[in-house]
Amino acid sequence: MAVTKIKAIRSTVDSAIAYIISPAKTDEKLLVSSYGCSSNLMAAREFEWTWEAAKQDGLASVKVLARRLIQSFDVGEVSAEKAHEIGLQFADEWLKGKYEYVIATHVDKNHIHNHIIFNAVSFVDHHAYKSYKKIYYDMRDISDRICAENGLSVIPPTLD
Ligand SMILES: [Mn+2]
Repeated sequence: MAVTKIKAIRSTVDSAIAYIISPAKTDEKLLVSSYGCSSNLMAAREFEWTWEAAKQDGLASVKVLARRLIQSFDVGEVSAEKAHEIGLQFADEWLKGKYEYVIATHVDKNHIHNHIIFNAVSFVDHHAYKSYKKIYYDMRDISDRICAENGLSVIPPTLD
């Protein structure tokens, strides 16, 4: 069963994306995908274009630039390819097609894990993504269900 976390990115999206798509961590970039944007550093520019369009549409300011989701799996629980597939399903369901994202599956540690960086501003409705206190519970419910649907074990996960 996977464990999920979410963090705000307030400084630079470039370095956050550069880190997650690092070839050494992603099996020579085979395990990088994206939605609504490029699957490389160009995505950071594309996020900016969305912010500009949203500002013209009345969004006051963009404080949180993007958010980073991490979904990590138990040791030996999934192949990297399966983890990537589950991550895509999770991101698509969680973000409902409203936010551009880049997803990379890291295989550099025992725990195979997905990094998903999504734009904090929607390219569909130009609204800023809102986090909330119990977000972990909702993320966990969706992640757990998708894992179960993919035949992974259902063991109550712990956060941190
Ligand atoms: Mn990593």
